[in-house]
Amino acid sequence: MNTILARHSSRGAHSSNPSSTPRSATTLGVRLGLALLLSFGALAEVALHSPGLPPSRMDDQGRLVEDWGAVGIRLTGEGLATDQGVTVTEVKLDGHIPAAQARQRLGSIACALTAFRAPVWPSGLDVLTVAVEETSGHASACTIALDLPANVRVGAKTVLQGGRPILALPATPRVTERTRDWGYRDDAVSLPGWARPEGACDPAFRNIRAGLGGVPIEYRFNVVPGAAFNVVLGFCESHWAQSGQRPVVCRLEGAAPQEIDPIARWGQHQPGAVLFAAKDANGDGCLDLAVLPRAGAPDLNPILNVIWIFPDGPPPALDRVIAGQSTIQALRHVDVGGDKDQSLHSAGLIEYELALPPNGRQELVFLVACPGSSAPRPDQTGWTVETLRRAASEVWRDWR
Ligand SMILES: [Ca+2]
Ligand SMILES: [Ca+2]
Repeated sequence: MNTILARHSSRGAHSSNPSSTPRSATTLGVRLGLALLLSFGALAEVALHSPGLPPSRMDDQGRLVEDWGAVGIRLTGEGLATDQGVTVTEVKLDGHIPAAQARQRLGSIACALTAFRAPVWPSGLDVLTVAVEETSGHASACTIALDLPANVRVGAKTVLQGGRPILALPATPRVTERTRDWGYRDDAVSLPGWARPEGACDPAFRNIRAGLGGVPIEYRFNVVPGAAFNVVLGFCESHWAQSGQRPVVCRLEGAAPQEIDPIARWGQHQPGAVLFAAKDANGDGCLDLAVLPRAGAPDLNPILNVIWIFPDGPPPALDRVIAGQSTIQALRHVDVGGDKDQSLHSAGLIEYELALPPNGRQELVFLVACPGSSAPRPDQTGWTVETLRRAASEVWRDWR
């Protein structure tokens, strides 16, 4: 153990067992040391907080524990030792920001995880920095894998849990995962029961996905390369009552883009449908579709309610499609935002490969959702690591 405030914990191989303490002239010293270690053992978990905000913590394995679960890292590298004992300590950044630090060493590579709470309105954000350093004077490489709950999915720039972004990714990671036959592959969120369609219609109109923050809604379907289809998109706008508020642009592979304003076409709470002659135009065996906000629209959050994919040939009658009477002829029927909707990717391993020159250092910074907050998309937030740290520094300086 490095210090009495730290606790070295290699999983399963924990500190001294009192019954094995040698009884000798040094017993008192050993016992005192042991007592100090035991009494400070609780500090192996370090709380992360900011005045007025509920805390989260770093546990004795160096994992950041939040209201949604925990995030940790696994450090590996070819030819590197496997000792992953972690030392967790409480540190002060800039002299007064309370922070947690977990240090581990893998052969010649030293790794430090440092976390502090940034006082971002309204609920804060935890800032987790992973720094790796080559210490032997020889070029090396290592892999940092994220340890996350099984029920998350990887979006374009964030990791989401049930529609809540919990982690903003600093760079594009390597994601090893299973790809399904079809699914969404975006940073949009599912909003079950959001729409209130009037009249008899396919119940799939009620659940939607929404591209909050103006992100596109994107789906991919595996198809026979080059195949053509009649694709029908279903919409029902239940927020706006006037046209012009939330027009969207639909891009289906192989078809001309179409702008749709559901209120102008069908009215509030009225289920509607639009037909596209779509095709796997680039022959890659995938049919891609996206619903985007129309540039300059008052409401830039696109929505989508239903997708039907019908065979090529005579197009289906849209009134029957809306009523749910043609679904049996569909090759695929997606209740967008419903129970059976799915991500194209199943949860996978998120990894970063870092090359380290002799005595070189690399850093990855993750913005982590803390109790009550969501992680911002890195390209949609004005916050940087520097400004977050400055904000924390100011709060704690004034607090003191
Ligand atoms: Ca394609
Ligand atoms: Ca739906």
